[in-house]
Amino acid sequence: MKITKGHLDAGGLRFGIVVSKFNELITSRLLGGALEVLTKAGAEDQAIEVAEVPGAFEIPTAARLLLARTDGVVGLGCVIRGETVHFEHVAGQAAAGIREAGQTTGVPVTFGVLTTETLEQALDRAGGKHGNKGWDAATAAIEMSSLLEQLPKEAEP
Ligand code: INI
Repeated sequence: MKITKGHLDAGGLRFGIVVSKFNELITSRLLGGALEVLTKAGAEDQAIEVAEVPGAFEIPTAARLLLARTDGVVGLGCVIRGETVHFEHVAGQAAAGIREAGQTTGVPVTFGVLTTETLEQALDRAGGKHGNKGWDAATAAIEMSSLLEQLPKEAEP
């Protein structure tokens, strides 16, 4: 049996972070968490590129461009339920677009977009009592980049 695993070593790898400005109180904390994890895992400062987008809906578009010159991209945003279904569209399109960008390019894009009912729930997950989704998304990006480096580039039939 052959088991291939990703390692939490970001040395020599390049990362992009796409962070949305909507709900910036939260997303700035997610960004801080993601940068902390990448730096602690050995990513060089010049190997990290951050792009700011207006809202979570725009994350996939910028992620696609950063993918072309990095080994992994972290998408960070915060969608808080309002009174209309706008929330569903923004959250759904962000998730679908991030998944598609990663799957079609073969470069990992991770999902660090909080989708919560309230600001309090978001604060709890942006460095509060439930951790920081920015840490989790950056950790997943390092692990996936490392894993994909080791796997064959062509899918076997
Ligand atoms: N964008 C978010 O990132 N979070 C939200 O909660 C949100 N809400 O609730 O509207 C939101 N809307 C903006 C959206 O992402 C786009 O930027 C906008 O629709 C322009 O395309």
